[in-house]
Amino acid sequence: SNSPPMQRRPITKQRFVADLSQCLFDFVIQLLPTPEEMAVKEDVRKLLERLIRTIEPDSRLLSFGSTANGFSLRNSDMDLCCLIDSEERLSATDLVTMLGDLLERETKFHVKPLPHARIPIVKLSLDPSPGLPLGIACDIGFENRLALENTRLLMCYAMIDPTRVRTMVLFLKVWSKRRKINSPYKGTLSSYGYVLLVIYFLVHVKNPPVLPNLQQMPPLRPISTEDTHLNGHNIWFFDDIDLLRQRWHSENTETVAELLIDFFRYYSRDFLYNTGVASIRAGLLKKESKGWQSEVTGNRYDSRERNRLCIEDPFETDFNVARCVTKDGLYTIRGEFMRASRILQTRPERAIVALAELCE
Ligand code: 3AT
Ligand code: MG
Repeated sequence: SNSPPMQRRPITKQRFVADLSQCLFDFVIQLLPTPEEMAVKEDVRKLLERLIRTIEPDSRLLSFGSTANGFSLRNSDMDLCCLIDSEERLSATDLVTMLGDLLERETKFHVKPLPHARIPIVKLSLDPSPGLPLGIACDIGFENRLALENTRLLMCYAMIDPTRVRTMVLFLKVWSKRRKINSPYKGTLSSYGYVLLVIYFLVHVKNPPVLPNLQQMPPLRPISTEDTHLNGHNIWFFDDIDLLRQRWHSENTETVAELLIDFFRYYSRDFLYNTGVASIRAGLLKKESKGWQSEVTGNRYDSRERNRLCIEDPFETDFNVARCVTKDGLYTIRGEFMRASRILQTRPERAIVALAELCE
C-alpha cells in the first residue's frame, strides 16, 4: 500500500522547550570550571594572601564576584578583596602601589597597579602554561565590603533555585560574551548587570515569581540598624537559605527554556528603558524619582550619557550599575535581545541549532 508522504510540520512548542531546556543544561555544564581550575585559583588566593600579609599582617584576602557566587564559567577572572582588621592602616592608594611593587619582585604575574582609579586595584595576570591552559586574570581591591555582601546576595538567590537560576545566568553570561555585549569599558553591560537583570525578571516580572524578594522578607527576630547598615547602606537580606527552602516554594513551574524565551521577549519589548529603573530591591522604579534622567553633558569630548539603562545596585541604591552603558551600547544590547527572541520564536527542528545560532 502507498503510505502518505512524510510531512514536515513545525515542531510543537512543548517539544521545543523540553529539548531546549535539556540543551541549555548540557551546554552550561561543559562550561563550568573544572575542579583543577578551582584548586589552582584557591592556591593563587592563598599565595597572594601570604604576600599581602608581609605588608599588612592583619589582612585577609577574600574572593567575591563569580568565583564566590556560583556563577563562574571556565576561565572567569578572579575578583579578590583585601580586608584589613587593624585600626591604623595604609590608604588604598599606598597599598596598591606597595603591593604592585612587591608582586612585581616576588612573582611571575604581570602586574598593573591602578592606585588612582575610582576604586584603586592591582590587576594581575598569568600567561597560559601547560597546567593552566588559559592563564589567570585577577583584580585585587581593598575594603570593598559592599561587593562581598552583594556577592553573598547573588549566591543566596542562586541557592534558592539552583537549576533554573544558575542555568539562566550562566547561559546569559556566555551569550553576552559571545555576542560582545559584556564590556562596560566599551559601553555595554557588565556580567554583574546581566545577573541583576535576570534576578529582577525572576522576582518582579514573572507571575507567579520564581524567586522571593530576599531584601523585603521580614527578619526572624528584630535587628538593630547598626547591624543592618554598612557605610550608610542597608545591607540586610534574608540569608537563612536552609529555612527558606523549607518554607518558601515557588508556584512558578516554567522550565528554564520557557523562562529564557520570556526573558528575551521582556527585555526586547516590554521593559521601560526610557523611564524605568530595574531594582531587585523595590521592583520597577522611575528614573525621575531617583534623579536618573539621561543627561547629555554639552561638552563634545564628554558626551557620555550616564543613565540610558538604569539598574539599581541592591545596596548602594544611589548607584546605577549600568551607568557605563552608552546610547550605542544600549541600542546594540536591545538589538541582541530582539535577535535572540526572534531565533527562539522560529523554533527550529532541533533546539541545539537554535542554541548554536544564538551564541554565534
Ligand atoms: P565574570 O565571570 O567575571 O564575567 P562576575 O560575576 O565576576 O562575572 P563582574 O566581574 O562583572 O561579575 O563583577 C564582579 C563583582 O564586582 C560583582 C560585584 O560584586 C562587583 N561589581 C561589578 N560591577 C559592579 C558595579 N557596576 N557596581 C557594583 N559592584 C559591581
Ligand atoms: Mg568577575
